[in-house]
Amino acid sequence: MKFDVLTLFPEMFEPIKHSIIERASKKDLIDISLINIRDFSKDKHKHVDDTPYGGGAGMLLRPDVVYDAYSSVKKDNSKVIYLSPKGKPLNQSLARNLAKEEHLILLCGHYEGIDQRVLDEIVDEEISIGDYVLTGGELPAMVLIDTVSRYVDGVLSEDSTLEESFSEGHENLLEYPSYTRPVKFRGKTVPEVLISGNHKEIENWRKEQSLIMTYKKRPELLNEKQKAEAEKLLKK
Ligand code: 4GM
Repeated sequence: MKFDVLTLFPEMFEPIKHSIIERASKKDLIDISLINIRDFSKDKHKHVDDTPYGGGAGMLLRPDVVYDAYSSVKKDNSKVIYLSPKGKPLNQSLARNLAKEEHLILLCGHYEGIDQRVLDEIVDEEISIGDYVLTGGELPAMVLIDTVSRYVDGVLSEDSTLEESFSEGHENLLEYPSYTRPVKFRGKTVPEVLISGNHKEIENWRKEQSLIMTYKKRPELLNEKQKAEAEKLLKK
């Protein structure tokens, strides 16, 4: 998977060159390039923005500058994503589908905004990472790269891939609680079933815990049948 990030702040992406993303890059599973929009400025002072027609506060990124940055990386198989609070909410299912793309171009705007004509011309999908406003699209772009990369073949360990296939059918459920040594900590012991060695019972307990946990913390993620099942488990 190739990511090309169009941004005025390429240095903000230093942190994602590490951890899981770093391993994936070394294995050539993903490739992230940072394109500085300022390199496509039309004047010697490297200006990229101008005042809005019709007046008002602030500045806007010029369409020609953004378009030239885009043209420098665009291929036949590119999908352009604009990170914005007005976008479609990012979730696990959208991330998994984006991982099927060959080339993602991520356009990062900032408080200034971007001329609407270039957005209409080049953007395929507008995506939001949540209902809050940030100073720029850079953090949302990093969040998207991280979650999409997890679904690129070979990025996750064999183990996590197996875990995922378990969660596949339980995608709207939160993860069950986990425990390690010591068996007793501050008076609290590890649930008996987990030390039982009965794999069928352990699997069943984990499914029930996922359901109960989701019911308590995020009931809106459950359908009616799952809610009834959770209520039944809590009564018994
Ligand atoms: C407004 C328009 C994305 C603000 C375009 C970007 C939050 C998100 C920005 C923009 C952002 C989000 C920059 N803030 N919720 N700020 O995904 O690029």
